[in-house]
Amino acid sequence: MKLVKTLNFSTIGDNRGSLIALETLIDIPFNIRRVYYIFDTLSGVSRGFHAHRDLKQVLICVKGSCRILLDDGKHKKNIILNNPQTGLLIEDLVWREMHDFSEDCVLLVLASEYYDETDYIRDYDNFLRYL
Ligand code: T46
Repeated sequence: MKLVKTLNFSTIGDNRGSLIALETLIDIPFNIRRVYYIFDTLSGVSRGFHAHRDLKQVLICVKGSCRILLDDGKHKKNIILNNPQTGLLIEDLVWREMHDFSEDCVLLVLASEYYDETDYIRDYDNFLRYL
């Protein structure tokens, strides 16, 4: 799936623990305009179920785990995020769903644009038509 890529971040560790630093256009391949995080997700809840017309994002599970289902209209792929050293780059026009959140999951998202509801395609048939 060419619109999806896994990024591996370097950990700066010492005898106190770990630290990861992410810099625009160095570690993250776009200008970061927005950061949000999803946490306290209730058991059994799934999120997402949309694509974006023009947004790039990197998803990082900084604590716990969740499963991301990605669909480019031709292929579907499941990716488990459970490591703060791993970022999942999702480019535009990829349908995404988030499932199987662990109780302690904190999903951090770095986004290339400010929030814009008109960028969302929230209906799967519309997504396929748009492709
Ligand atoms: C995505 C996945 C991974 C805002 O007001 N500002 C924001 O920046 C965001 C992200 C959301 N909202 C509002 C819009 C909705 O009323 O927060 C509410 C929940 O958003 P949504 O249902 O879109 O959340 P998710 O978890 O289904 O999807 C989110 C992002 O919206 C989406 O871009 O790719 O996480």
